[in-house]
Amino acid sequence: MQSRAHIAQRGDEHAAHALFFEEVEVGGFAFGSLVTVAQQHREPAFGGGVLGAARDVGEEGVACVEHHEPHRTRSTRAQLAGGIVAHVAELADRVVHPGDDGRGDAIGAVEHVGDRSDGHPGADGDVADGDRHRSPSRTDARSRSADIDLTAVRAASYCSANESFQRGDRRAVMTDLTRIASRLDEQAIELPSWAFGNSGTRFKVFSQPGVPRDPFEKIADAAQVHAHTGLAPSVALHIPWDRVDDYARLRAHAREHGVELGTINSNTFQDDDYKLGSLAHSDARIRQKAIDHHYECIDIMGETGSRDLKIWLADGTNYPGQDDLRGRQDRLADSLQKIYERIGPEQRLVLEYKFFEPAFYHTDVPDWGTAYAQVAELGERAMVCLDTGHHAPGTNIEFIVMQLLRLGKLGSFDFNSRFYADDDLIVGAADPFQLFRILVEVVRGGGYGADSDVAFMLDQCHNIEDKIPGQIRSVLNVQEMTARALLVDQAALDAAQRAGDVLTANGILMDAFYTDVRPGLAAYRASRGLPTDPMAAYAASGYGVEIAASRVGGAQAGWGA
Ligand code: AOS
Ligand code: MN
Repeated sequence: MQSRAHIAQRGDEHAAHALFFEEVEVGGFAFGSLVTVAQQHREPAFGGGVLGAARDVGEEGVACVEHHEPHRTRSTRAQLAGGIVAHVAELADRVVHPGDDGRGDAIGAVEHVGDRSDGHPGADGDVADGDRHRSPSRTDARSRSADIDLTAVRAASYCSANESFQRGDRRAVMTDLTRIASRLDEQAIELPSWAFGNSGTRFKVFSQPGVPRDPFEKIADAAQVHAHTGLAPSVALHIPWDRVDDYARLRAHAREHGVELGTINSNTFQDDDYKLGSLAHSDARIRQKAIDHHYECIDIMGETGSRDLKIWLADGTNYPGQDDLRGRQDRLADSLQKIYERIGPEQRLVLEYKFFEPAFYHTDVPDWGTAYAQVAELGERAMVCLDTGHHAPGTNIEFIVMQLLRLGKLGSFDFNSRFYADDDLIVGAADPFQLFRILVEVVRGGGYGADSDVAFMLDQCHNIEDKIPGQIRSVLNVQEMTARALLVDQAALDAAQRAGDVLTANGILMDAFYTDVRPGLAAYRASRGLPTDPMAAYAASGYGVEIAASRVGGAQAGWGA
């Protein structure tokens, strides 16, 4: 990696804030990073998470991403305090409240946004004026909107934002990831242990050399993904596939490899008793068996230190009239209640929905509305899991993301991609734009970052491709789309939306989507001591060759062990 610097020639009025334009070459790509004069190259572009550069990007008069406050998701703790009443109050309050949680200030980009390129501070409140560090309170915002005609204010704000959008330097700003570096640091994507075992379709399971024989080897493989990307610090387990005698030992093993044990997934779909259902079954004995299985999972969570119990049910029917739809729903509610009562105060029950398969006529938790209805009845620590492959074709998934965040019930994602049904392909492979739209709503709705309780997980199978690189590619895809989502100029977008400027609003979103963030992410990784190209680094490490040679004998793990 080479680095050289020169002063960017800019005819901007803020000469005192001229920027160094640091050009860095990574893997043959040249790209720029904005660095303040004040830094004088004492800090690398991404050095140590110093984000002073981001602050000065704002001074250039460019509308600032970090200024915008995302709609806040209600954390589990907040719900515990406020409950459903808080939700109602919050839902009535749809005003954007800049600066409410201080996030913008913490990132350091807000302060000078108010100085537009024409030297005017812009509309108070809508574009923050850093000299006064004004952060309007919720009360301020509400009373303003009640008492004042905002037309002129909105117009001024919109013009300012739109002007910045039209500026020729916007592209340079978009490819500079310095200002979102600390937000990228917050990304954590949990890996599914089953992604490292053999898998296939109902037609054929292809085995691969080097596939783990037990949960210990699965975790060692998952740790490779984290070692090369820094993105995957935990591994989800599936019980009974990952059942071991000593979970404390498994946990210690994970830590030795630099990862933690994460979500515990129950399994009520591979036992003959569950042919006609599990938690919704008409037979009380079978329901109790399924409930007991979840009690075992909760016990395991205590040993593994897991926060989430994720429940996906294969329950459903194949033929109209086969069973009583409402009776099943009532039995399901009763079973879930019994499980929920065992969940610890720091733990959560996360219910995953899926519109069909393996049942073909009806599924007992087919959609987000049913999952929401069930978990809302349980309480604050019951949430919904959104698996991106579990919707009918054409479903607007980002709308569901928005709604669940709005309701404070988005617990986790199972990320994957699909062309047809629940294909469990690499996330972002089938429809990158959809992944972008989802992540835009996640960021917008406060579902991303260190102060969010929304868990990002993968739920994928690598039937024909190599598994560890398949997982590496997956987390990189999520990271790339997250970066693009973080680049959306929310202030400009808000202004365009308020002005009813359809094409500018759409253009702002597409501008972020089409930004090539890969060179910027390579530099970001380098600044964090990570390989600029994790796929290449993994291949060069020889780990894949080594496990293929050494893992001889024993039964390879697969969907069922
Ligand atoms: C099944 O379709 C679901 O996606 C579940 O998340 C399931 O537990 C997981 O895929 C492992 O089978
Ligand atoms: Mn899933």
